[in-house]
Amino acid sequence: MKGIIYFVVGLLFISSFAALGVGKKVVVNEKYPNLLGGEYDMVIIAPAKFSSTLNKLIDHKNSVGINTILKTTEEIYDEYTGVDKPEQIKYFIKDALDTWEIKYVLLVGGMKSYLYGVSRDDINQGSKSWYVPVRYCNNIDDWEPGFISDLYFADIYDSEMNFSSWDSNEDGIYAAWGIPSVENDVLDLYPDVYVGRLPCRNKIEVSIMVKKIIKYEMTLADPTWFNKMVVVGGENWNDPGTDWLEGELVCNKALSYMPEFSAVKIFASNRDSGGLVPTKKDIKKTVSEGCGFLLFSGFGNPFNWNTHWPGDFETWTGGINCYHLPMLSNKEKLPICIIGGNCLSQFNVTLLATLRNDPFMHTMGVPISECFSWRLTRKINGGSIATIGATGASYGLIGNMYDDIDGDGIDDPDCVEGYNGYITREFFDIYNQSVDILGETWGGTITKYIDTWPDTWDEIDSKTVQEWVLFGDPSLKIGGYP
Ligand SMILES: [Ca+2]
Ligand SMILES: [Ca+2]
Ligand SMILES: [Ca+2]
Ligand SMILES: [Ca+2]
Repeated sequence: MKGIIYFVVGLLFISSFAALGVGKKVVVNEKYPNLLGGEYDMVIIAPAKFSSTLNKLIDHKNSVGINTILKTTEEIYDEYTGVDKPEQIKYFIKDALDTWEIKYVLLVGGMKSYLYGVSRDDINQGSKSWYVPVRYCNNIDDWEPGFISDLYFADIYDSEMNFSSWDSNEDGIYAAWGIPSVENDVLDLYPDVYVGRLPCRNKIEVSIMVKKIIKYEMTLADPTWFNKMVVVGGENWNDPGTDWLEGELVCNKALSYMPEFSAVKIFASNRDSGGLVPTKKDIKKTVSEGCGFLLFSGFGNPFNWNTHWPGDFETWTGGINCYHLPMLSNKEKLPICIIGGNCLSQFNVTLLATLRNDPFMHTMGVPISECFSWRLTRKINGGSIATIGATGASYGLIGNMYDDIDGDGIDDPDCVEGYNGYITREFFDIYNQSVDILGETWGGTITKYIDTWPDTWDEIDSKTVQEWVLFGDPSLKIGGYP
């Protein structure tokens, strides 16, 4: 049984155990065995103003056999009804799944402005200031009163093949969990389509991403850089007796699934040996040389990824932040980045809101116009081709209270076996099973996570999968086409 001792940026919460039966398991490929027989494979959802910029991407996708169609948000609002705009979008996706048997959904649009805007119109949605709206989950704790979930747009059906509305009790509060006097919603969560988002704020960003994706896929990656996996980790929590370096353990577990890749470890524990350590200088230098995969496991906020030196919980190694990203010079050698830590993919930030230190912007007053993960992804001349991380706080187990709780036959440290550490490492487990279309790796990881704890499911498990967002093309062929 999994216990619930988890940490958020150094704060300890102890929660009572809660369980949710997730019902019959529905796996995408079992449910839709004839996907290739459909008329379209992918639908792109974007505002009309991005249409012309997306044409090249659509042509390219069709040329590599991913039949792709664009549907504008304006058309969807005209043609589909729903409680709010996110639900209208979701009903369109359901229709596209039913009619065309689509497999992938690419949302192109974030907030409209870098400078200001309403990130959350009401408890359930962000729409007014957004090119493509977002659903907020009302899975709350002391740290934050909800967070964005694009998994909402992927979980179309529940196990009974009913529309998975995420407001199962129809009380008008979506994905509720942990609100006093409010009944929790029962969610299926299993993805039925693979959803990625490019939270672009203007046509320039759309154009950057279209060029990056086309160039990446049209060139089979050179193994001299692609077959490198760069991992970055260090000390997270004080666990007297075990004294593990949790971030490094998660990285090592992920590497164990990637035998074909050469490991480059940027570890806090390398300090004494003079090896690479999680500082701006070493991260910049290493990533600039290019790698196929880049994994961070540690702490974060929308501005900054960071970790501690071994046994020293007062000082940070420095890590890397948004302001450093222009210095990355890896050009076309673009990794898939998986980033473990709080709020690094919290894509509702604006310059004004962070400058004012508005509630739940989480940057402690550091002004930024976009979150770390998106800044990394949409960077010109380098950065990543796609980034997967959390839109809200992420959680981990510490010490070794439990045996092999994830049931893989190995009693690893608990930090590797639960919550963010587990979902982070499992991406590589799924990729290693020849799942090399990015959205399928993302969706397969979420499915595996849900399958692993049917009997001890809790609100943190729910949050861990809900908040894990893919910034990138879900139909992306990892490593490019031959
Ligand atoms: Ca509800
Ligand atoms: Ca589902
Ligand atoms: Ca530790
Ligand atoms: Ca295990």
